Amino acid sequence: MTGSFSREQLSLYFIAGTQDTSRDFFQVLTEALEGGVTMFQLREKGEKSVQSEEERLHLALKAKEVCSRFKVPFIVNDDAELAVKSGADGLHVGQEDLRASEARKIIGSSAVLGVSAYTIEEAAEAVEAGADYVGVGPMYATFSKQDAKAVVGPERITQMRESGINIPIVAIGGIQPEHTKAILQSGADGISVISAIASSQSPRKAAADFRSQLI
Ligand code: TZP
Ligand code: MG
Repeated sequence: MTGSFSREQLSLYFIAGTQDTSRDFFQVLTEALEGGVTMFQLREKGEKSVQSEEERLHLALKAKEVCSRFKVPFIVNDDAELAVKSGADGLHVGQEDLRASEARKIIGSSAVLGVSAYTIEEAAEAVEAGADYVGVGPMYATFSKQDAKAVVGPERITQMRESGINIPIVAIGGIQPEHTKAILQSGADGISVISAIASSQSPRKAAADFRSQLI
C-alpha cells in the first residue's frame, strides 16, 4: 500500500458500493472521477451488496485500477484483509469495526487510516491510535446508512477543532453541494458523499457541482 496523503485529497471524497448504484457500478465510479472526485472508498454493505470474498476482491481490484487511472487514492471500508489483499491505499473503520490501533498494525504505517468519529472523545482516541483523518457525521439527515446516529451538523466539527483535534477532518451524511461552504467554514478539510453522486443521473455533473463549491 502506498501512503502519500494530503488534506486536499479529502476535498471531495466519494464513497460507494454496488448497493448504492442502480447503473453499472464502474460506469458511475468512472464518471464521478471524471467530474473531479479526489478520493474513493469502496463500501460494500448490506443485503444488496456483493457477499462472496472472491467477488469482493475482484471488485476492489477493479475499483483500485480505475482510481489509479485518475491518480485518486483507493480506500476500503471496514475490511482490513480486503484492503491488504487488494493493495488499497488505505482503510476506513467505524467505531463498531476493528479497533483503529489494530487496523493500523494490519495495514502498516504507510497506508492511509480513516476512522469515523461521532464525539470529540472518539476523535481524540482516533488521533491517539494513529488515524490519518477522521470522518465526522451525520451532518444532515441521511438515507444511506441504516443505523445512522442523530444529526450533529457542522457545529460538531467546530467543537472538535476548538478542542484541539488538528488532523484532517472530512464531513459525512446527507451532504448536497449547497452545504459545502458551511462545512468548510466549520473547519473541515472536505466532504464525503454517497447518494448525491451515486444516485445522480449524471455522477460527472454531480461531482463537478461539488467541485465548483470547493474553490
Ligand atoms: N456515515 C455517516 S452518514 C453516512 C455514513 C456512511 C452515509 C452518507 O451517505 P449520504 O448518501 O451522502 O447521506
Ligand atoms: Mg464500518
